[in-house]
Amino acid sequence: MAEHAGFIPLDFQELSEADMHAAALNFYRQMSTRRSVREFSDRLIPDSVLEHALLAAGTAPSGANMQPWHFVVIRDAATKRRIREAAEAEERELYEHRASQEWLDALAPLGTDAEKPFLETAPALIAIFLQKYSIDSAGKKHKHYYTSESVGIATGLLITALHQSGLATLTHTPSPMKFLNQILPRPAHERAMILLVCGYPANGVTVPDIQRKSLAEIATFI
Ligand code: IYR
Repeated sequence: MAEHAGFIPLDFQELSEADMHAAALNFYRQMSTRRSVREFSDRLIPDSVLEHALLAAGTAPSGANMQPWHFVVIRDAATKRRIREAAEAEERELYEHRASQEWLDALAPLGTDAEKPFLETAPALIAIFLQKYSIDSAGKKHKHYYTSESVGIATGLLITALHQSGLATLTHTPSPMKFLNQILPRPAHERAMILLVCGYPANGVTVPDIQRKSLAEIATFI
């Protein structure tokens, strides 16, 4: 192996083929039960679960390892209320004016509308910000790379970590989300990408009866 200054050995544990099969199948089965939930219990969730899920999200690969993300965890009732009010104002615009008929038709099976009570009910909202660049203590800008890809991957890991910790999430994208820069203490150059709603599902919650595409539809082996 070529020696590179500043490199360390990879921490890699090879699995037996049987263990690989079992791990892949178990993980798929567990992820199959993940559903976006739109009604949440107000039960509090442990901070340490959120903290470890965020640490897992922070392991995502990123362009030039710039880790171009920031997560704001909102548990405070007054801040959740302000976010709900601002999000619902944007959503009313969307549902009443901005969305095309094609878009509204695509949303119909999900039963969504401009009312977002879960933004207040759920015990935690995680606002996920993308940093196109960072600014160091001397005021110098450092460009970040592949930021959308990187933040998307980190968000996937976060959703996965929360799901396998026994919590439900909703990937909510009120649009535009500029209001989050006003409500939350983040610099203007950071762009809010996703508001991840997080908590226990409400008792007896139902979800739309929709199906996932088959392997043949989503993958091609050549
Ligand atoms: N942001 C709106 C609309 C919406 C859009 C898509 I694409 C969805 O998959 C679901 C909802 C809302 O949250 O209602």
